[in-house]
Amino acid sequence: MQDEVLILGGGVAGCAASIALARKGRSVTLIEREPTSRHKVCGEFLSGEALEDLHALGIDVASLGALPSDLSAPLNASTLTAQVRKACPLDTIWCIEAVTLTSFVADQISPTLPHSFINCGGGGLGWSGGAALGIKLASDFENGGPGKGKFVCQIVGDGTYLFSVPGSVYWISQRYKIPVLTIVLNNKGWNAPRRSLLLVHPDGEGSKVGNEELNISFTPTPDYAGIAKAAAGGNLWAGIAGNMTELMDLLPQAVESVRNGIGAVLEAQLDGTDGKYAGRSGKLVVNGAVGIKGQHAG
Ligand SMILES: Cc1cc2nc3c(=O)[nH]c(=O)nc-3n(C[C@H](O)[C@H](O)[C@H](O)COP(=O)(O)OP(=O)(O)OC[C@H]3O[C@@H](n4cnc5c(N)ncnc54)[C@H](O)[C@@H]3O)c2cc1C
Ligand SMILES: Cc1ncc(C[n+]2csc(CCOP(=O)(O)OP(=O)(O)O)c2C)c(N)n1
Repeated sequence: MQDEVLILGGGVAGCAASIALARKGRSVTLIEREPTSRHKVCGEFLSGEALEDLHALGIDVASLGALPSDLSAPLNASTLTAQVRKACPLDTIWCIEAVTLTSFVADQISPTLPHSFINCGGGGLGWSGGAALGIKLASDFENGGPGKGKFVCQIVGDGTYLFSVPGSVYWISQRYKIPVLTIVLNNKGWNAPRRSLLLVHPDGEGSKVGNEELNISFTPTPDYAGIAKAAAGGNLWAGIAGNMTELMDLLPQAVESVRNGIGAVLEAQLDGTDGKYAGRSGKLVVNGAVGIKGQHAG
């Protein structure tokens, strides 16, 4: 009887205490008032101390960005990357050019294998398209020939994707049969200049105006995956996902396509579809009117 513990509340405190006590041999009953998980206001920040504590509890932090309780809610960089990491092989080589979203992407990838996370110290954007092909070529060469190397996944900002000259990248990818998976992070334009501006002049004129006035908005955004598919002469998997339901449908198809030797470009529409291209059979999405999305028909 002395070993029995009753804990009320299955939040982080209740769950952590339950795990710790159960490990010490106590018989723990945890009672939570709510029947299911639910959305809760949160800054989505995990401190270094919290990471250590979670690790000590045996929790795989990289999978924490897993599934939101509302699968129709807009994607964010963390929930997206957690799913991409899960869908790709464990020994995937990651080619990351995610600009202001890099820390979210890096947190969720949490690479453990040497030489599996490739970034660039320089400031010139647009290298990751050609680099992803080069990495795939090199890995194939190291592992015995075409198709024998590791899976390569490029995660790239939408502005940076355009800098990478996708017309050339996916033409070459198809011409020389170098399949890679590309995830385009569509946050509707350039976020970095706003960050820089706010660092220098947090209360300046620019801090008071929207992205259109700063000329860093891409609305209406281009059809990123369609550009790649056209360059590859149609021989490329192309899709657009704006929420978890769409992502869970499309991501396995994209990964399978790359495994079968056909490159794939998946545009992830972050933080909602407002102002973002909605698919060949749909219409442009402007001012919140949601069109048809999904995989490209042709
Ligand atoms: C706006 C906001 C943003 C935040 N952002 C961050 C962040 O970015 N990073 C971070 O690390 N922390 C953040 N926090 C703090 C973090 O959410 C809390 O520190 C943490 O949730 C506290 O955990 P807890 O288990 O003590 O309480 P809770 O998470 O509140 O859990 C208590 C649980 O007890 C249940 N319960 C209550 N009464 C009963 C009952 N009678 N019977 C059974 N069950 C019951 C409730 O349903 C609930 O599930 C934020 C908090 C707020 C308010
Ligand atoms: C070739 C090149 N042109 C311009 C810049 C300046 N620049 C730095 S970040 C950035 C925006 C990148 O946009 P995006 O890839 O969408 O990432 P986000 O800022 O939205 O995270 C620009 C234009 C640069 N670094 N390199």
